[in-house]
Amino acid sequence: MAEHESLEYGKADFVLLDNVSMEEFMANLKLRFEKGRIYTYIGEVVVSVNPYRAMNVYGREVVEQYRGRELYERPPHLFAIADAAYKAMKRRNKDTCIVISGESGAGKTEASKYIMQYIAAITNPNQRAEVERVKNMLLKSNCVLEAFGNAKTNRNDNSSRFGKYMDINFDFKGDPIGGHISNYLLEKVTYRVMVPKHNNCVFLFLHQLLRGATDSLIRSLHIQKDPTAYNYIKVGGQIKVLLTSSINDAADFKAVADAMKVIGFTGDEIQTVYKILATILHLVIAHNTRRSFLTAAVAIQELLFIYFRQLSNVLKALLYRTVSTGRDVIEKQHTAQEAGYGRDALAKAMYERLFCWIVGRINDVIEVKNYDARVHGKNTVIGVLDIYGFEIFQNNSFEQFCINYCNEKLQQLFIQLVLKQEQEEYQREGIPWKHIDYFNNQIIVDLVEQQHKGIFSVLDEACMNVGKVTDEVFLQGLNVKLAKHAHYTSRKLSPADKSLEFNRDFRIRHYAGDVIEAFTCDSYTLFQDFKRLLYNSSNPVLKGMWPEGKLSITEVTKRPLTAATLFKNSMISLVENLACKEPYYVRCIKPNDVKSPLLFEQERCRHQVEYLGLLENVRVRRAGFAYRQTYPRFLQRYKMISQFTWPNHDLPSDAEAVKKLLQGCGFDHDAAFGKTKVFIRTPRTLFSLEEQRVEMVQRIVLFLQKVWRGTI
Ligand code: AOV
Ligand code: MG
Repeated sequence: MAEHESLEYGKADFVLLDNVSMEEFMANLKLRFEKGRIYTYIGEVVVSVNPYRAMNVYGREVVEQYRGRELYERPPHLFAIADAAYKAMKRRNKDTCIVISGESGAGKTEASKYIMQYIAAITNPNQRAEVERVKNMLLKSNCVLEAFGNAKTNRNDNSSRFGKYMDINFDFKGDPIGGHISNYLLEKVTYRVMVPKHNNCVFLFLHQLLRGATDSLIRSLHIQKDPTAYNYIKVGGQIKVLLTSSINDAADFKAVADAMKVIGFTGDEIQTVYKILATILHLVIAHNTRRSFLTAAVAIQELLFIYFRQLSNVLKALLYRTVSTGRDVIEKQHTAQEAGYGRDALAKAMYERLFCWIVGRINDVIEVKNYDARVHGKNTVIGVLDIYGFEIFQNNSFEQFCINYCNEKLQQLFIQLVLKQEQEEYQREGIPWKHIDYFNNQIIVDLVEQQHKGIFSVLDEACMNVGKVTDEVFLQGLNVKLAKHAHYTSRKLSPADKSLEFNRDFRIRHYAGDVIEAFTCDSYTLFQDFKRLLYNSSNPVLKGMWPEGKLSITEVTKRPLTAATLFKNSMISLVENLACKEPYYVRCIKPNDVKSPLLFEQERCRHQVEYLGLLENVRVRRAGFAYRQTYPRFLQRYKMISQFTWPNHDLPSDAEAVKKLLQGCGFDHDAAFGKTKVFIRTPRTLFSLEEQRVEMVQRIVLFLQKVWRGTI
């Protein structure tokens, strides 16, 4: 149990609850939130509740309090987890990772920043210039990624619309020498780049550009300074809401531009970034008319460094598509609807490639250089994963499906690793392993990703059926292949089920709860014509973003992998990567929907506790032993409660002394004695020890006071 934490703040570790029930869990969570204790452990997992107010617990002096201390010695904190991950890496030469999950607005990104800040603060005591440079790059990269990858949503003013995994590499001294960022599924829905729905906004940097760019830059981009000129900002009479965002766009624009310079983007590259964004804005305001497209084409041709003589190609790409019928290549004119669809797909794809290019460019700079493992020993890694948590809405689309699948994978990993870790520790300590009963979600992972039978496979197959009604093929495929699966049902399979309202609805029973899904298999593939057009740009950055444009129409035979398959593959490799590291977890909870520091919405929080699997987590942790500690540390804490150990023991070893101490209190039957650690099964025992300790400490203090005053 954490030191300096009195029970008036609730229990610092959920493992110590008297009973593992939802009621007790929630009561403790609420009490701690109300007392301003936003962090609580489950063993080595940190549960964090978003305080929605500035907490004075991240300063330099707090860093010092956590530096090099053991997890249980201080009140629960992100710093303790960061320190544990860092220590494990440094002492045992292990790669570690910190997985942060939770729903939108729960505080994941903030947590990841505090963790990075802590690591930056405790490393490089000798102020080596190269290490300082790397640290600065890592911190600056956040600012750029947030500008391009975050947007205001109605759930979070600064919502990350992509999953981020960042490796930080350390040298043998434990100082950061580089890093690598992977990004996952940048949200592609139209409204981030174009028309916002439900009060959601576009990516932050588009705002920042419009508000912060100098007049001459604005002119050179042929855009208008007035953001309301772009329809996405005036939609639905919401101008005010969108523009009075709390974010200071103009200042941020400068900060992002500066950060890009510091990271090492060249002036030309930064200009290209602006031009791509301006192109997107031009596309956004283009109506589906020939005239409007011509105006857009003129601007785009210049912005994208496409030769003037190819202006007609730009226009053609917007209005026609080239199709190969086997022998012939023909040009087919778009209908107005197709042209609109093509334009939107282009704007989205350009943004996505731009984002990936930025990530790649940052990676070039922060990548470990000049490190010779043969000379300096292995370089070790701490990975930080800031990724979207479960999303269960009224209407769930393909995106929620991917996000929820991602969480199933992470839960599976959690189960494997936590159980594996426990098992390994028992083995190391020579304690017999006891079977733990828990829900294994592998069955749901299979439902989604299994070859031939899984939802992804069925979706891919349906997308291959060009020309047929793919959505029906998709649903039919699911119904045939998954009819007997315990975690799948659909309207067709359970017609009496009222919650499945529409024909397209199907339901997946996730470990976190039921989700009704309905999505079409539009693969949103971009017309080849655009790819070829952009590949013909004379700007090397742009050209590099569209390598497939190299292929001529007759060469394009293989279908590109679908978005679903790409996502599945990226998840599998992410999980493989995490699986070979020692994991630490931060589970974030959002206390209310109104960003209030005072409100703890019981029902909302309970739901999150449920789908984060926290009770399961406590159970797994307690099924074995609730508490473990090395013999010397255990004695240090409890020796005053036993006559055999206070003030010092004369037994042959600390292990013997601990045994004697526990026998003396009648607790030895509740403990197991490993090679280096004592394990205590039930929390009640620990409480009792803790209570006795508090009592003894008070007595000792009183005694010493009396001695000091001379009354004894
Ligand atoms: P998210 O990353 O989990 O959501 P953020 O980390 O962006 O959520 O947090 C949302 C907001 O909550 C922040 O902008 C802060 O105002 C507040 N907040 C979070 N953590 C703290 C903290 N420790 N102290 C003070 N305020 C905090 V998303 O990226 O939307 O999934 O998509
Ligand atoms: Mg975030």
